[in-house]
Amino acid sequence: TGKEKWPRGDEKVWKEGSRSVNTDVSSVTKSIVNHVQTSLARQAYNLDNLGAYQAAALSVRDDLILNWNETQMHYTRKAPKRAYYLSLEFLMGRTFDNALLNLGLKDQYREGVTKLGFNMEDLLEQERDAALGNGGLGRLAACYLDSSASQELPVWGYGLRYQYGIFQQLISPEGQQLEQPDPWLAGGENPWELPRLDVSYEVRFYGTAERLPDGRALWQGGQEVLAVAYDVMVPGCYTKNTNNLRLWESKPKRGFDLNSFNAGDYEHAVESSNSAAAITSVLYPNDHTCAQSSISTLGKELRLKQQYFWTAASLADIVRRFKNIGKPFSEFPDYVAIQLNDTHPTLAIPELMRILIDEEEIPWGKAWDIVTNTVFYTNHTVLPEALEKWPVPLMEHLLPRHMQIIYDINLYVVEPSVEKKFPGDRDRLARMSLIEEGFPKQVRMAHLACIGNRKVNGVAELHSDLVKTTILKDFVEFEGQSKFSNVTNGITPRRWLDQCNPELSALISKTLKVDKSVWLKDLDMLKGLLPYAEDAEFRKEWAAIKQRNKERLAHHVETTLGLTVNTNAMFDVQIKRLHEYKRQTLNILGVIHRYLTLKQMSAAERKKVNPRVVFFAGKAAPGYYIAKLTIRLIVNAARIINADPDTRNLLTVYFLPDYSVSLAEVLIPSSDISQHISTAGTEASGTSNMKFCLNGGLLVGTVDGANIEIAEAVGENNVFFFGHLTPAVEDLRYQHMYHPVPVEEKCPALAKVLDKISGGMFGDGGVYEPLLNTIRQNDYYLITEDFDSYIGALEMVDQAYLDKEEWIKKSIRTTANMGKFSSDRAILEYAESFWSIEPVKVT
Ligand code: B1N
Repeated sequence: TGKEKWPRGDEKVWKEGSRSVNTDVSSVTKSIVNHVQTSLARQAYNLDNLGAYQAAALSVRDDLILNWNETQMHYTRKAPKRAYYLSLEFLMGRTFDNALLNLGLKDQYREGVTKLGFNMEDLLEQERDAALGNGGLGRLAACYLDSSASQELPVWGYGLRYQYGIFQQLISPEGQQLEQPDPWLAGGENPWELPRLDVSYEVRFYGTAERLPDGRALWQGGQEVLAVAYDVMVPGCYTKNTNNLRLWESKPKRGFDLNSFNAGDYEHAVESSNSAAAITSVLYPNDHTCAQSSISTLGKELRLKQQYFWTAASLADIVRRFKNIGKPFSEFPDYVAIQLNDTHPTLAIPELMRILIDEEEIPWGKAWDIVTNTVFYTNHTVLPEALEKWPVPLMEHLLPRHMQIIYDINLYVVEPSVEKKFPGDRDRLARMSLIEEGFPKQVRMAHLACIGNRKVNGVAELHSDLVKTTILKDFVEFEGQSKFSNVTNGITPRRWLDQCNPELSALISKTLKVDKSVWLKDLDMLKGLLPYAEDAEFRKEWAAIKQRNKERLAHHVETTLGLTVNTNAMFDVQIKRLHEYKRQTLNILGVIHRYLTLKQMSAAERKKVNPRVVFFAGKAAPGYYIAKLTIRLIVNAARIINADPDTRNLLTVYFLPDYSVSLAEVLIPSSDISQHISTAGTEASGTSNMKFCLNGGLLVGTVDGANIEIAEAVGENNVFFFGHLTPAVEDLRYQHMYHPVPVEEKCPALAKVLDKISGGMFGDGGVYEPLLNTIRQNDYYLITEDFDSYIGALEMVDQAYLDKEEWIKKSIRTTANMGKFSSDRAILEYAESFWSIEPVKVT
C-alpha cells in the first residue's frame, strides 16, 4: 500500500542514500569506472575487454537489482495469484545485450563504453552463454520468462543451477563429435545472479516411510541435502517489472563427517559431501531419450535425484510464500498455479500431496482437490522413447513416501473411477495404470502428470491433436475433451528480432512509424509492413539488410573457423539438435544429390545454377551413435564438396561446431531458407522455424508441428512444403516393416547417393554403413518415401529464387504475418485460460 510505517532508522537518511537506475551516459560511465576500481580492483592501465565487460555488466546488474527489488516487494504487498514455471532447462544464452535492450539503455551504454575506450561489440562477445538446456524445450522456457516479465505477469521460473551446462562440442578432423565440459561459472562471479544463501531448504532422499493410523506417514532417515537459492533477474521489455528465475544448488547439509575425518579416513569423510554436490553438477544432455535406455543405473538414480531435489525445494518455497499470505490451504489454487514443463517435474504432484497430508494434516481427498486445481502439464513430444518411466524399485528406494502416494493415487483415483466408467474393462485399466507391469515395474510419469492436474496441453495444433489421439487417448475418453487443449509455442521478438537483427528492427520502426517499444510488445503490428512489399525502395533496403547479415555470418565463420564463405550465394540453414526424426540425414543426402547433379552438368548448364551455401549446426547426445555418424557424414561430404573446383562456386557446405543460442543469433538473420524437415507427426512444434520466418527467411519443411500454422499465417505460397502427411506415416512404416521394397526400386536417385557413399566417395564407406542401413532396412523415418518430393521442393526454391524481386516480397510478407508467434501471445494464453493470473504492473 506504500503507507506502512518506516521500519527502521531515519527515513530521510535512507531516502538520500538510495540510488536510481543509471539512465544517462555520465551516470553510466561513473558506475562502470566505479566497478572497475572497487569491484574489480583494476584501473584504466590494466583493463582488458573482459574486465571492461565485467564492469559494465556489474553496472547493469545494479540497475536490474533496483527494478527486481521493487518488483518483488510489489508482488509481495499485492499478493496476487502467481504462476510458477517448473523447468529442468532454461537455455538463457547471453544476458548483457538483452538486459540493455529491455531496459532501453543500449545507446547510453554504447556511448559510455566508447568514451571509456572500448568497443561495445567486443564487450558483448566476452560473455559466456548460460546454456542450461538442450534445445527447444529449454529455450522455450527462456522465451516464456522474457514474455512474462514483459507482459508484467507475476511468474517465477524454478530450475537447477548446474555447474556444467550443455557440453561444448568439438569436431575432430575425421568428423567425430567430441564432448568437453562447459564450466560456465568458472570465470568467477556471474553478474546476472544473486546468491541467496539465506534461502535454503532441506531435501530428503532414501530412508523409510511408515504409515500412521491417521492417514499420514512418517518419512525418516536417509540422506538430507541442502537446496540453496540463486536468483536470476529477468527484466521485462520497457517496463520496471523484473521477474525472478530461482535456480537451486545442492550442498551437503554438514560439511563432512568429522568422525571419519578424525579417524584419518579422509576419503570417506568427504564422500557424502561430494554426493550432495553432485546432484546439481551437470545438465543431462539426452533430449528425447528417457533415462532408461542410454544411461547407467547410477546415472538414472542421479537424474531422478535431480528431479526430486528441484521439485521439493521449489514446492517448499512456494508453500512458504503462500503461508505468508495467511490464507487457508483450501485457497491454495486461488494463489498458486504450477506449470510442469514436460514430465520432468511430475514429482511435484506426489510431493505436494505429501506436504499437504503429512505436514499440513489435510485429509487425502481435500489434498487431491488442491493438487489437481493447482497443477498444469505441458507435453512436448509424442515420441515413445521420450516418455519418462521410472523403475518402481528405484522409486521405492529413493522416495519411499512418494511411491506410497503414487500407489494411493492409483488405488483411490484411477482404479475406482475407470472401473465405474468402463466396468470390467481390464485392458483399459492396465493401459491407464500409473504402474506399467514388467520386470521391473515402472511408474509412467506422463500418466501421473495427466491425472494429477487441471489442464494438459500440447505445443502446436497438430501435436495437441496427436497427444489426444495417441499417447493420452484413454485419458481423453476418461476425463473428457475439455481438459486437453493446445497452446502453440512462441518466441520472444526481443531476442529473436530486435537483438539479433538490429538493422531490420530499425527499418521496421522507421517504416511503421512506431517506436519499437510498442510493436515489440504487439507483434501483430508487423502486418503494417504488408503494403511495403510493393515498394521497390523498401525492398531494396530489406534485401540490403539480409545481405549485411550474410556478411556478418561470413565474418564470424572467417574469424572463428578461418573459412571463406561465398556471400553471393543463397544461404540454406538447418540448425537444431541432431536426431533421426529431424532428418539432417535427408538434408545431407540431398546435398550430395545436388553435388552429383552439378558434376554431370556441362559448364554452360552450370552457369544457370544459382550458388548455394548449406549450413548445418547442432549437437548429438553423446551416446547417440547414429546421430554422431550423421555429423561425420556431413563433415566429410563438406570436405570433399568444398574442395571440388568444378562445383566450388555453386555449392559449399559447412558444419559449424558448438551450436548455441549466440550462434543462432548470427545464423538466423542471415538465412534465405531454413529446413524443418522432420517426418510428419514427429516434431511437436519447433520454434526455430518461427525465428527464421520472423527474420524474413523462407521455410522448407514437412507438414509437421508449427510449420503448418506458420504456413497458415504467412500463406502457403510463401512456404516450400513437401513429403507425406501424418496420417500416411503409420501405414508406410507398416509396409517398410512387412513388405519392404529395395531402395533401388523405390527411389533410384537416393539409391545412387547411398551407393556413392558406400563406395567411398567421402572416405571409408564402411564407416557409414550403420547409418545407411537405417534407411535401407526399416527406414523408420521414411527418408526413401520423402526423398523425391524433398528434391522437388528444393528445385522449387531454386526456381523461386531466380525472381529476386518476387523473393523479397515473399520474405517481407513472411515477416509481416508472424505476429501470432510472439511468445507474448502464448504466455497470455497460459495466463488467461490456464493460470487465471493478471498483470501486476510495477510503477
Ligand atoms: O520441445 C520444443 C518443441 O518445439 C520441439 O518440437 C520439441 O521437440 C521439444 C526430454 C525434451 N520435446 N521434448 C523435449 C527435452 C529434454 C528432455 O530431457 C525431452 N524437447 C522437446 C518446445 O516445445
